[in-house]
Amino acid sequence: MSEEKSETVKMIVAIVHDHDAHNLMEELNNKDFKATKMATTGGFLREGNTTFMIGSDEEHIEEILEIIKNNCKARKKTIAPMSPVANSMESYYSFPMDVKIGGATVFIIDVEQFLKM
Ligand code: 2BA
Repeated sequence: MSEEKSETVKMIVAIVHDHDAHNLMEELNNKDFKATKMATTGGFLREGNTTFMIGSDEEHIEEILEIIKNNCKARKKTIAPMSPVANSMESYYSFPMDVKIGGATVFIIDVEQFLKM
């Protein structure tokens, strides 16, 4: 990824399940893609997930998306009812609920400038 061609640089932000993070990072490294991973927390489940920042030339975006797709499996999670006492009224629900998580939630962002100093 060159600094001169910064108008074609993209940033992929991918939120994935913790269990998929290791394999995804291995595969990105194997293919020489640079990535940073962060421990994050989902706003709805309030559970840990992992967020990847992957800077790349536009021409490699499809390949990276394929790697993410192949390494991040969608899962179903049943969440227990929440008490209105322990939680705010907005997030109160009185019955177990099935929630589908991921494979991955992905944002692709145009990068204005890419510098290494
Ligand atoms: P959470 O916010 O913990 O959400 C986990 C899963 O719960 C979501 O899976 C979705 O299926 C469900 N969910 C979220 N909000 C809900 C609601 N208000 N009612 C019913 N079900 C709800 P995913 O959509 O695969 O999202 C996985 C994680 O990706 C999220 O964890 C959050 O950390 C992130 N995420 C998803 N959409 C996002 C967005 N628009 N902006 C930023 N982060 C996002």
